[in-house]
Amino acid sequence: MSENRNDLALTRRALLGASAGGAVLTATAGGVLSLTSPTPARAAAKGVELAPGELDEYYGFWSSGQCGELRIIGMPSMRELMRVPVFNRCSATGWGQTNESLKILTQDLLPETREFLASRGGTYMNGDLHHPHMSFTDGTYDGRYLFMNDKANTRVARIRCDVMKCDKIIEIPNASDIHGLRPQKFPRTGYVFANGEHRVPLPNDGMILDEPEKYVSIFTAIDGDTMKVSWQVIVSGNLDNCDADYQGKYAFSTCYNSEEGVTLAEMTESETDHVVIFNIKRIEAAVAAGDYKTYNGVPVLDGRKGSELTRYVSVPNSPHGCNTAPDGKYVVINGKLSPTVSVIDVNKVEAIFEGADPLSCIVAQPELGLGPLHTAFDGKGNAFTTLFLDSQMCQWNIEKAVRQHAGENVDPIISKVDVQYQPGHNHTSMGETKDADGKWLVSLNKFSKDRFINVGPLKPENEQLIDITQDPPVVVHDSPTFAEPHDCIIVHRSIVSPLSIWNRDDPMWEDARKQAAADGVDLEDGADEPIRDGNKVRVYMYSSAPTFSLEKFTVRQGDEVTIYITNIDDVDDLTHGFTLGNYGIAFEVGPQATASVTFTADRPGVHWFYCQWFCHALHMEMRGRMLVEPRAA
Ligand code: K7E
Ligand code: CUA
Repeated sequence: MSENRNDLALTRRALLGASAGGAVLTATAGGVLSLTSPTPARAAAKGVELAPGELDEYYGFWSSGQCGELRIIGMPSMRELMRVPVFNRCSATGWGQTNESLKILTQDLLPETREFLASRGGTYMNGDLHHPHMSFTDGTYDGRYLFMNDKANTRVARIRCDVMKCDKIIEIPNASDIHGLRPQKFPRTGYVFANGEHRVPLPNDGMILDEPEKYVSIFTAIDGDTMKVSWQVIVSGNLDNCDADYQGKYAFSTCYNSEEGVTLAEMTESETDHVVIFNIKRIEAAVAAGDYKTYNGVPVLDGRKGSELTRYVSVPNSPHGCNTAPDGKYVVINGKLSPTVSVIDVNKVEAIFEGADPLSCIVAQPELGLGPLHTAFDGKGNAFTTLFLDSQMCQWNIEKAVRQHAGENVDPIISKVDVQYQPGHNHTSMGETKDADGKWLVSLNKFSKDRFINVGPLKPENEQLIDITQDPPVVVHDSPTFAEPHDCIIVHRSIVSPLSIWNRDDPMWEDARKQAAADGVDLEDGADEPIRDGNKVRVYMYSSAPTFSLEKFTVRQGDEVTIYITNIDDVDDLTHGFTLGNYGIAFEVGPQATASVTFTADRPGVHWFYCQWFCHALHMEMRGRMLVEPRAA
């Protein structure tokens, strides 16, 4: 298998290399489109279009911003393979409706949030998923989990990579709007670091309102195994993005608004902001020594300016992205409002905790262009920084930037590639690990401009694939995308090996298993009749293409009905569904999975249920009836 993959990769490589000769033909065939697409890109794009049946070499894990889901993209073909609902509701899978998903969505909300949501359906309807990152072991991806933040409702979620489903969503207490999120790279994840972006009173219970000087921003360390908050640190300024080192000693967060203002004018008044460096050992020691206050059951430490737990390194106003290089040595802080990036040498950080000038850890500050937001790496000493305002990807050499900073007359900039249009995040293949392989770069562009035919006032955004083995790098593919191509990671497929069908003993339907046992029912056999327990009624069915085990069942108006469906087919790709007509109920049941839903049967009459995931030649016939007896008048 792996030999095949390498052959394929080589063939594609060879194609790419030989593509120049075919350029003219391709461009001509492209007609009008070639006006907006440079010829080399169109020719080279041929090389990344995998033939039908060919498999991709990488998994791309994509955030969807305000859509709230995670998307899985095959790379380099850029084909969208799957959507994994997380913070959103999903009509296809029933995420946000099944008991199994509702438990994940609600069980780790704060009590006051649960109370707030009680009259609003019990769960948030939206989320803003910005930053997906995989768990690490020893500086590289380990294929266990994906972690991601919800900026909108202050949550952090985890996806199990064995089934590609979300298994945990926690609300972060004491913080407001989780933005930057990164797993610890070494020795393993370990901690997931999460930046609370907005400053709010602590506690935010209404006693302090319009007194911004009393607001705080909070940095959170979550235990990636238990998904419990380990500790939090109060900082000065607004936390933005973060990253971890390759040594397991420090985490870094960009901060804007060191002025601690609340209006745009106040927030951008000062010439400089800062990077906060968190000393993990010192923080753990302070927690162990009881040197904290407890809010919402979490140890909260004070890491504001002057604290021994943190250091504040001045950088130009309003920095944004924070990216540790695969060499383990450098951390790049992206300027945003400044045309520069600031490079921190991790080896110089210990000294500043011992009293050296914090600025002494900055070893380069190359001027790259307008609006540097995020940086990715090729593992060969080069970096790629998105220039939002210039709509370019700037390729530069880190060591040359360091030498320039030391006074040498060298230019660190290697190339600038035009992208379409106004890039935010970028990412290289394996680029945030020590195994960065320098093959592919994705530019996630906030606008597509004239790249696609017009679809109305709301336009698609655009993600572009760039081949960075070429000199200069070449844009080889455009992918229009619905909101929002916010951030992504690119993981070699050898690291991820999801199951093809579920294990029957999966923890996902543990509650269903327990209830069935209590009712003396085997989930795989179902029950011939609904099991009644006062006005609570439980219906157990299995599905086996093309039938449900019950052709009909009867309940009474006003009953609280729970329907458990177990898909007993153990065939690859044989997903069934359950849709209950005019009851607003629909969900997916994967092969060997159990899923359930609870509702009140408040509509009398005949209600058909059917399977909505195409499963068989007789899929249309896969249905049955729920008969709801009217309440006696
Ligand atoms: Cu990842 Cu916008 Cu949320 Cu940069 S942040 S673009
Ligand atoms: Cu079962 Cu369609």
